[in-house]
Formats: sequence, structure tokens, C-alpha cells
Amino acid sequence: MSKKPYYITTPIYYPSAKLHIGHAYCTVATDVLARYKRLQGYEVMFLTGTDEHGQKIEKKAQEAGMTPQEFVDSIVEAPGGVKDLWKLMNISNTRFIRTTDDYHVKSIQKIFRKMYDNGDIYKGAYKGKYCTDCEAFWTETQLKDGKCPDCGREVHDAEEEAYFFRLSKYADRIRELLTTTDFLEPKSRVNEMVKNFIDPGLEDLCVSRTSFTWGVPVDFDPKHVTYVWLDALFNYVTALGYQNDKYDDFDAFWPGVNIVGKEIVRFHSIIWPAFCMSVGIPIPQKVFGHGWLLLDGGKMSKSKGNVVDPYLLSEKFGVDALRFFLLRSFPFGSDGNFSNELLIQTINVDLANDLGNLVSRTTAMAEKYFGAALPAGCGPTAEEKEFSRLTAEKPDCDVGFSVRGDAGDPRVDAARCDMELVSMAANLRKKYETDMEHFAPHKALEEVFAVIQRANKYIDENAPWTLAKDMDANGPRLAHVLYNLLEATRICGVLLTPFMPETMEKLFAQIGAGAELQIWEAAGHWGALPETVAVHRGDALFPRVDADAAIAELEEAAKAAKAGSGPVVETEPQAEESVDFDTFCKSDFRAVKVLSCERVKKSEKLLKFTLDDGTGTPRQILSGIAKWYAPEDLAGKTLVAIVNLPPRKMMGQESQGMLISAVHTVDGEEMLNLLMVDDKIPAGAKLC
Ligand code: ME8
Repeated sequence: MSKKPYYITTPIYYPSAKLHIGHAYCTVATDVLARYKRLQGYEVMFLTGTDEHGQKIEKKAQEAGMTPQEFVDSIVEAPGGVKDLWKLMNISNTRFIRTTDDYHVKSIQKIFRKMYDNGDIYKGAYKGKYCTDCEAFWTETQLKDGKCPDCGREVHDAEEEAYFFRLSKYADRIRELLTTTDFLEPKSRVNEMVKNFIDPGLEDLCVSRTSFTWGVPVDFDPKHVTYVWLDALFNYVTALGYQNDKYDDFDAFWPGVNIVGKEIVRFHSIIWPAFCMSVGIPIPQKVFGHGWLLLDGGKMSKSKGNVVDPYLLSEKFGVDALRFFLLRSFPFGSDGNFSNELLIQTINVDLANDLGNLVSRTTAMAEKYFGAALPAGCGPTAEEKEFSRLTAEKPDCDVGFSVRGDAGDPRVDAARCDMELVSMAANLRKKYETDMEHFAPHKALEEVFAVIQRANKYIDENAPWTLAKDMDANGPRLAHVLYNLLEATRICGVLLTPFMPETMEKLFAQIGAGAELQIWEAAGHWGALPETVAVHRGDALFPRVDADAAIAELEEAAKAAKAGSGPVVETEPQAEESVDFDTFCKSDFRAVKVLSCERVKKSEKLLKFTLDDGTGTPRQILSGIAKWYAPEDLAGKTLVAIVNLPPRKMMGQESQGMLISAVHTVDGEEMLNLLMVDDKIPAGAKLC
């Protein structure tokens, strides 16, 4: 292999129900990282797949009246299944592993035996608490209020003959790994692992079951099936050919990068490296635990009836718009609130307005003023060429450059204005690279959009339509302005390719940038675009979305799905995340009095409140409670609001906080009551 190898994986998902937007989030993010590495010139192996064994799947299949194999096939392979979803979303995985694949099953049997032979797996008796949904045994001390600490469900007593893995033996090495290296990121997750799992003492792990059969049988003791997490974690290496002859890529590609959601960081940062140590293979290069997508502040869940279907959103808004939204809106290592409003706003502001307009304005002007092809001589000036050479020479730092001359001299002013755009675009690739290397695709996008916004401002500053009034005098200046715009757009286009591969092809066709201008090296080279480039005006890259109509349609689809006539997407109820006391204390709850309340035009859900919060300046909060309250019933009431949330735009209006309500269900119908407190409490009183 002449290229450098790079290996990256997603978790392998449970095919227990259709996948939802949270799974799509992780897979798209991993795809973006894989495409970025390919753009840089790496030979990338990108693995995803499905985790198909275990009691949960066995139970689901029974409920569906199918064999487990038929059941998982129906979710993974059938039209509209997992493989179809990744095809639709333009996921560029090199391999797809199913843990029911024959080669994987045989490898797991060999691995289990190897660990038994080296003394790390031994036979014992298991007495403990078992959570069927998480396939996890827990000790009394690990339970949270007597329930599963991971998902919050009931656990039951279980006692059976079982094989155990000597996890305790690896405790010191794992502690060292977590505390002295960058193995696990973001760093914030390290403390949690050490405090919650290593400090209390690592106990040996039960790695076989006898109470059900849907799993990989232990070949030397076939009444046991292998614990599903042992079966699942080794997928990252069996898919490369570890302990099998199906592939021969282990030496070239392992160790790789495992991208996982935060709730399975424990399995990946404690148990997985210990397994690797036991069989004598290198531990992963990195485990990155990304955050959750939340809905209305909580983890998506079937019980709340929230439906977020990546199929529906891809079809409605386009795959690239959805891919972009997922990475632009949510910092990768933290949780983020999903909403249809935010999705539409991101498409309209970033894609239709900023990027789409930049391309359509620039190509339209090149066509109108120069008949599509710019004239020779419009490319970089001597100063800009010099700057570009300096940037190329110092690939690791932001190169500054100043234009000499007096302000007020139109040529100097123009050169300074050009240099602002040129220097931002020429330095963009290194900033982007630093962010991507730190698993911060959201920051990389921020940098790219800063350049796009600068370019739009550059159009307004240079007013090409005014220059065009006197082509004899201003033609060369106008051509240079358009060249700079096309060149800035091209560089942004290359760096946006991993995020929106299909649309960037269209963008390159419109600005006339051929394949040699779309590569990584060319993204670091200002001035690579030929001067006489010919543009081809095309359709808008991202049509504006009519927010109200789209939201109404999505709500309709959600209702249909709830009623069972559409695509229902379920997510597992998860344990609520705990907050420490200090974090809780940062929340500023205040008593607020309703000065006025009205419906928000064109919205079925929103009420707009003007509130007295005791500061003397009225506070505006929008709340999606129109279904439960008539605005006229609320004037004068004393409510509770959290007032230190960042302001949020809803239907174009700013909401400065959130009103607190109680949400519950009556006969399957969701009910909501605003929290109303004694009117004697003055506005602004702090609740603590
Ligand atoms: O845990 N927000 O599979 P799984 C963001 N089979 N990401 C989410 C999400 C959300 N709301 N919901 C799910 C398993 N995910 C095991 C993994 S790996 C050896 C075995 C993503 O189907 C996130 O990446 O429950 C999470 O870790 C993964 O889906 C869990 O998928």
C-alpha cells in the first residue's frame, strides 16, 4: 500500500428496531471524518455494521413471530433497512459487518478459547442482578435506586454457571491508560470513567450465558453463548481479518479510531482495551465518545412519542442538507437539542442564504459582465502571490500580511479589502485541519462559514454592479473581485466536500473548477484557479425552505407515524443523565408575572409571553403550549422560568428563556400544565 492507512469505525448498532436520527448522527460524523482523511490522501478503511446477537433481539424476534435471523435480516437487509439508510445518506463505508456473519462467529469462538487458554477466562457461578435490555449484569452497589444504572429499567436476580473474564487484573493498566494518555476523548469523559468505574474497583466480568441461545456458542462448552459485548467489541478487528482468513488487513489497519456514543464509552474505554491486552493486540488508537441528540431537552424516546426519522428528513430536505445540519449545529463531544425549526433555520441561513447566494451571485455576475469566462490578468496580484507563497511555506501557522500605503488611496484600500478575504481563505485549510484532527467538525465548519460570510460581505463592499457601470475604467478591478470570489468559494468547496459530497460536485461544476482543483493540496493554494475560468450558472444549490409549510408537514408525518401508518422510529429509554450539584445551581429559576400573552402568527404551537422578571426590562419567552392554553387565560399569572439559557430564535422571534411546566399522560394523551405559583411571590424572586 503506497498511501498511509487510516481506520475508523462507528459502533455496530442493534437491529432491534429501525435506526433513528441519533444513529445517523454518529454514522454521518464518522463518514465525514473518513472522507476528510481520504481527501488528505490516506487509504481509509471505514467500518460500520450491526450487533445482532443477544437476548433482546431474541425477544423482539419472538414478539414479531420470526426466527432471530429472519428478524435481523428484515431490519438490516430489507428495503428501507440499515444498509439502505446508509446508502441513502451517502455513507462511504468500506465494510459492513454483521455479527451473525459466519467468519465473525468463528473468529469469536477462537478468541474466547484463546482467552480461556491464557487463563483470563475462567468458569464460575454468577449471582447478581441482570438487565435484559442492556444485556448487563450489575452488582448491588452498581444499581441506581435498585434499577439498571445505564437504562433505568428493572433488573432481576440471576444465578447461573458462567465464564468470567479477569477484568480486575487489568485495572491498573486501564487506569494508567485513561489518566496518562489521550486514548479517550473528549477529556471530560475520563474523569467519569475513573470515578465511577475504576475507583470503586473493577470486578471480573461475566462473559457467557446459558439462559438463552441466540449468540455465539462457546465451542468447547456449547450450552454457553458468548456475552454479547465480547462478541460485539471484537468486530472492530475480526472485520480486518483477525482470527480469520476472510480478510488480510489487520496488520495494515489496526489500531484504529473507535467513534461511539457517550453511553457506551465504559465498554469501549475499560472493557475493550482490557480484551485487547488479554489477546495481545494493540489497544485502539483512540476512543471518541460523542454526545447525544436530545429532543425537547431529553433523550429521544418511544415513551415520549417523539419521532425523528432520517429517511423522512433526507427525502424532504436533501441528504447533504441533513448531513450538514447534524455536524454544523451540535458540538460533536456534547449533547445538543434537535428540532425541526433549527434544521430549517440552518438550511435557510447557512446553505440557502450564505453559501447558495455566494455561488449564485458570483456566477451570475461573471456571466452578466464577462459572458461567463473571466479575462486574462484578473488573477492574484504580485502581493497576493507573495502572500500565497508564504502561506504555502508555513503550512502550520496563520500567516499575516499587510498592504503598504495610505488609507484613502483607492488602490491601497482595494488591496487591503482583497487581502482580508485572501488571507482568511488562504489560511483556512490549516485551521480546518486542526479542528478536524481534534474531532471538532463543528469548529471546522465554523471556520469555513466565516470565510463564506466574509466573501458575501466582500461583494457588498465592492459593489460589482456599480463597478460594471464603467467597464472601461473598472473592468480589470471587477474581474479581480470576481476571481477572488470564485477562488474563495473553491477553497471552501473543497473543505466542504466531506460534509456535502454531492452538492460540492455541483458547486465545482458551476464555478468551473476541475478535478485537479478539488484536491487537498489545492485547498491550501490560493491562486490555483486559472484566470480565464469559465463559470456555468446552474440551479440554486439549496432552495429556501418554507418553514411554516415544512413544519406543518413534518408534524403531520409525525402524527401519522404515531398512529402506526408511517415510519416509526424508536429509541431506547435511557437513564436520565445526572448533573452535579454545582451545575444544577447554575440554573437560574425565577418567578415571572405574565404581562401579556398572544399567539405567534402562523404557528399552531407557539405562544409569545411578555413577562415581568423583576429586572424592570420585560422578558420575551416563546413556549410551545398553545395546544393547552388560551393566551387570554394566562395574563397576570405568576409562573416559573429558567432565565439564563442562551436566547433562541423560534419562528423568527427571540425567546429569552423557558417556562417550566409539568408534562404527563392521561389515557395516552400528552397533557401539560404550566407551573403556577402563589401570586404573592414577587416577580424576579429566585427559586432555589
Ligand atoms: O449500543 N444521539 O447499539 P445501539 C446521538 N450495539 N447518538 C445516538 C443516539 C442519540 N440520541 N442514539 C443512538 C449499541 N446513538 C451497541 C454498540 S459497539 C461494539 C456495540 C448512536 O443501537 C450512538 O453512537 O444502541 C450510540 O453509541 C449508538 O448509536 C448506540 O447504538
